[in-house]
Amino acid sequence: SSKEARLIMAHMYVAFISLLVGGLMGLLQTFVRSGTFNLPFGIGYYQILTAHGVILALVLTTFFIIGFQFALMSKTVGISDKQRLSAWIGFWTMLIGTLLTAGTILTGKANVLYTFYAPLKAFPTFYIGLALVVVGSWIACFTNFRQLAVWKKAHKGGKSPLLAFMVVINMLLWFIATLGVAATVLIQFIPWSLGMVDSINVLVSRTLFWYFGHPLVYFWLLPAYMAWYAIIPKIIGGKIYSDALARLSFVLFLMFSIPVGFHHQLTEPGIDPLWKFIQVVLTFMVIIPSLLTAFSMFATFEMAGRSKGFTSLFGWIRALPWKDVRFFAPVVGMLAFIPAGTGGIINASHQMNQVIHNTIWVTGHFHLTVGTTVILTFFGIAYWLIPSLTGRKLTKKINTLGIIQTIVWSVGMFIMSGAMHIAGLLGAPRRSAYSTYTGAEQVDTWIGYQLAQAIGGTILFIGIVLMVYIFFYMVFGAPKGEASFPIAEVSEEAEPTPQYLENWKLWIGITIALILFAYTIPFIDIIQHSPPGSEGFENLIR
Ligand code: HAS
Repeated sequence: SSKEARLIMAHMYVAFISLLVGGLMGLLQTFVRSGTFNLPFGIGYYQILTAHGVILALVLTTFFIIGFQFALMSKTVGISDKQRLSAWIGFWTMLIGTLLTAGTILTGKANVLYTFYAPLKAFPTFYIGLALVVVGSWIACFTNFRQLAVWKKAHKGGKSPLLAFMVVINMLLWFIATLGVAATVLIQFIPWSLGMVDSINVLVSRTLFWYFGHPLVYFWLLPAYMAWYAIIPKIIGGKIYSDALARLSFVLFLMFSIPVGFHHQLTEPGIDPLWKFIQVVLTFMVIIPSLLTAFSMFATFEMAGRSKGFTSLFGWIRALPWKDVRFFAPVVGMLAFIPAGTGGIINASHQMNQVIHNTIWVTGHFHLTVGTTVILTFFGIAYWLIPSLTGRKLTKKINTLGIIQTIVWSVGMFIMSGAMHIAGLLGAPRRSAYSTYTGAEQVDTWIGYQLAQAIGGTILFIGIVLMVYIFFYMVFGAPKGEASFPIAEVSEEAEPTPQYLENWKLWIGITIALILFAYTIPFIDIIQHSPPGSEGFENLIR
């Protein structure tokens, strides 16, 4: 209905405006790092780096995901007036928080990066804004939980719709993960930044941040997987390979994406190596649902192609609708996830992490994962979601522009992220402006790649401008009409979905048990053995 469309579109406006602002900050950064450009008006490098990270990685993603998930929930299980009202309250809370945080960054009072752990300290409004964003997102979580609960009550014993099940898993994951960041913000950062305490425990803040920071990346990934599992099959004229497999992979994400934060802290002192090793093993468990997803996608594509008569070994690839941007953009994202995921496995491998940690390789990794796989899938979603919400047609023009946009994005990202990966292996640090490091010889081996990053970044920015244009054209310019909201059916050949996959108590219970197992002892250890304040300790951490 138009009321639902307004709610979802409100989230989309914030997401696409963030894309433009955050993207511009990214472009400036690649220029600075190339050594050919100085920021004007006394703007600091870390100011734009923080704005870039927070606006794209936290604001764009959260607003797009919550908006998209409301669309899926409304379509599959419905939304009542009361639930819509609470969704609006969540939206406004998040927006006020975002403006507070963004304002603090833009005035140069929060140069603390998007991974804002101690010892870096920002002005209190930065943290208060973030706390509001988290609270707003929790309101969205509980609204989604309620939506499914109401549907279940009305459909006693019925299996919940696949997309609603997936949304609830993602919001559960988000809720459990954000408890960590809420704790560090409320208990540590706000009192510290207000001057109520002199110092805080740095390692605790970093551990609580990464308890949240890793599942955060799956909170970004899972909406893309929702589209891959349950929407793309419809677009390609096929069916979902297996409902049970899709649900199983989401359940595995819920269980294994949280107790793995130490793989971001492998080089940090103060954490017992045994617990780092245990969390590395758990990290390898969280790779499994992505491998299940890869298998399921290939199966879906092959089945769809074969059902259209393309029976040779790889002939089904030709049957895929390569000229339909709703398929093209996400499938390029899927292809990017093959090297991106491989990079993740390298990062997680304890010894190899020593080579890449804190180098610009890591930046290359996340521009391929969230910046390509996830974002191209989000763009692919936008091409049908926005017209279907604004009552306009997905025209040939949008389709062609979308395909051009996907190609521009992929070329820009290939150059930028490729250069980041190579420069990282040559030792180039991440999070640093241009420097000759007092004439160190090694620096000469990086500079060519830093220039390549600026070239790739410029191409990417053209892609951003084009995408923002397409977005506003879909909202205001495209001819009035109808665009479909594609939701696929499950293949008749799939095995029935076992009832236990919806045993929420069981999955939440195992998730909590795994978190307690992975974190309790090391956390007690950290608190007992680290000095009470950040003084002195910060040098160790750096
Ligand atoms: Fe990561 C650092 C490990 C996935 C994002 N990661 C980051 C950071 C970000 C990020 C933002 O262990 C930096 C944080 C910071 O600022 O410090 N990552 C992993 C592992 C995975 C992984 C093991 N990361 C992601 C995803 C992200 C993301 C997804 C965003 C969405 N990552 C790490 C580690 C670090 C790290 C360490 C810390 C490094 C350090 O030292 O600082 C895995 O989940 C990856 C599994 C994926 C696969 C790929 C499966 C392939 C699929 C596609 C199939 C293709 C098809 C196409 C079907 C195994 C599903 C077919 C097409 C036809 C036409 C036929």
